[in-house]
Amino acid sequence: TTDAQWWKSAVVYQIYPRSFADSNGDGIGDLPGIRSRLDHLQRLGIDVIWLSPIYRSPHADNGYDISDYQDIDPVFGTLADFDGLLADVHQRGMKLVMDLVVNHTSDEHPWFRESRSSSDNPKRDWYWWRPARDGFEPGDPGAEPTNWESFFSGPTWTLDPITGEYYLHLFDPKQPDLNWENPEVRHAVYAMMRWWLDRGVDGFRMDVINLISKDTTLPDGAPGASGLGNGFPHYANGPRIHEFMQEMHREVFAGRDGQYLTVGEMPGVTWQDAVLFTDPARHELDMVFQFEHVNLDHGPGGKFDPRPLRVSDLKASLGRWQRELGTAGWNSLYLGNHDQPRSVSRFGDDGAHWRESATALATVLHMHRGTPYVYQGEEIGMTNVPFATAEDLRDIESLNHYRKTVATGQDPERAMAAIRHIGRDNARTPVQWDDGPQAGFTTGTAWIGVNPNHTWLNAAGQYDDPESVFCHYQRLIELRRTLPVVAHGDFQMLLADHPAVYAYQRQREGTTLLVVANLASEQADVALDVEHYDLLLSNIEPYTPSTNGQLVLTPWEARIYITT
Ligand code: TEU
Ligand code: CA
Repeated sequence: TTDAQWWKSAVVYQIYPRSFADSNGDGIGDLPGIRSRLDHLQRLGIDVIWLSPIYRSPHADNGYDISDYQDIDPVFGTLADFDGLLADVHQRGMKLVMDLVVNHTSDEHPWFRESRSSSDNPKRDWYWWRPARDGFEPGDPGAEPTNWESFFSGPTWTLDPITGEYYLHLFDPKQPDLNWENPEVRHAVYAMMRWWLDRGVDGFRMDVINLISKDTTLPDGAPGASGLGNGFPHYANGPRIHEFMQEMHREVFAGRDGQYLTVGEMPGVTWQDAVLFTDPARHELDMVFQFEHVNLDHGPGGKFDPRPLRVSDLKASLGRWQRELGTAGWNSLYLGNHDQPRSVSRFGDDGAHWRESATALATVLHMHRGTPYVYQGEEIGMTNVPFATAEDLRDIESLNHYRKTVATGQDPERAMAAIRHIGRDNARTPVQWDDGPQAGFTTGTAWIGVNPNHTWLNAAGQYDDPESVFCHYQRLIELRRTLPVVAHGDFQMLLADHPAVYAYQRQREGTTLLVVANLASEQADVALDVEHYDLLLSNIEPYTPSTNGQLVLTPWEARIYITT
């Protein structure tokens, strides 16, 4: 490992600024709030902070709709606050990575304002403009240039009255897609990225970056239940995606002093694609966020048609990515983020086995080969939220799904049940710092209700409890820092056919780690010989010693052994 690959032994912490810490009582988290909580992150032991978007934005999608890439939204603070935060982070020996949202801008970005103003505006071609479908008048039902369905429900095309043409938006109408075919667009993005690197940031997490190269013939997609079509195959991992990533690398990162981290968020990416994106010899990205393991519980109707998760599917998926990105390429490791429900509620048991399952899941994730990401609140075991009605929700995706359900005469309670299970707002309630009325997040009223369980589930109550979820995360992160086998060892799955126990070995230069975790709420007996190992860490004390090559694991018990 060269210094340029420093991120191979790093741990990243994701901050969703809106919900992290509020300094001025307006109920919205902000940059001074983050500055005031850096002790928490340092105590946890992380190396890198990834900030979800803090740029100027109308907040149709909580900042993933940017109207000025080179300014901070006033709700979060100022550029001076940002420089102060960056200096504090660096002073504490940590790095800071920005979110880069360049598949689309806000419709309030000056680029789009110009583009929409007339058919011959010089920026017209910066976005995807198309006339109504042949034989249709603009505005007719079905007149959209393609039948694609947006990620947030409804068509991906909106008719703009100024010119009578449609523009493309894979997400909300307030998030028009940039046209990456146009070199001026690409070079404007690269210039903006260089501006942030010059300011001192340490890299980028690139939002839906594998959607930037579209099939320019814009074919219809296979029709689905909603009547709209699935455009995904025509815009995901498109024909020029690797060319664009290599160009970005050349234009932005190549030949620069400093150590950066790049991670591409890539829905639908296969491990075969991921190897190409992350093979260092190809100069594209350091790692990608893949979605295989977080789509396992999506049913045929998509995420709001959830189905039960099978542990065997989860094991097979995680193991496959460990194996296939074993030599060329590199994994990012995550169980949750601001788009996913809380991992302990989804993959664990947030009732009777809350602490045990949160720590067991953390153990298997953090002992993997790859770069782990901790999503804010995960390190204290924050859970899904008992949203009572649609009034409690804030997320555009969930609200659109709810409204569509009501408008089409389907069962709203069924929609609420799905949203409680898988909706993005589960991960967006304020970080639970203490047991105070607003969980220590704000002195005002939080923009989204705090989870009622903050009275017993909060950071303050965990720092000094050695058995807490927080202290377990601390120990896992410490192991990565101190044992090279954790970051660099190879991976081998054990007990591949067991339906509940996930076990694997990591090996490097004569050191072997053996990780075994019961990912179920029933006891498990497994044949595993640990005679030549010492117990390094477990999440349940005292543990049952092994006898005759058999291990008895209590519900959600997880152990890490190391060769003697
Ligand atoms: O998410 C992209 C994405 O594919 C999904 O996770 C998406 O959030 C949705 O849940 C699909 O059902 C990224 C951001 O992380 C997300 O917050 C943004 O809303 C989205 O892009 C658009 O910028
Ligand atoms: Ca605030």
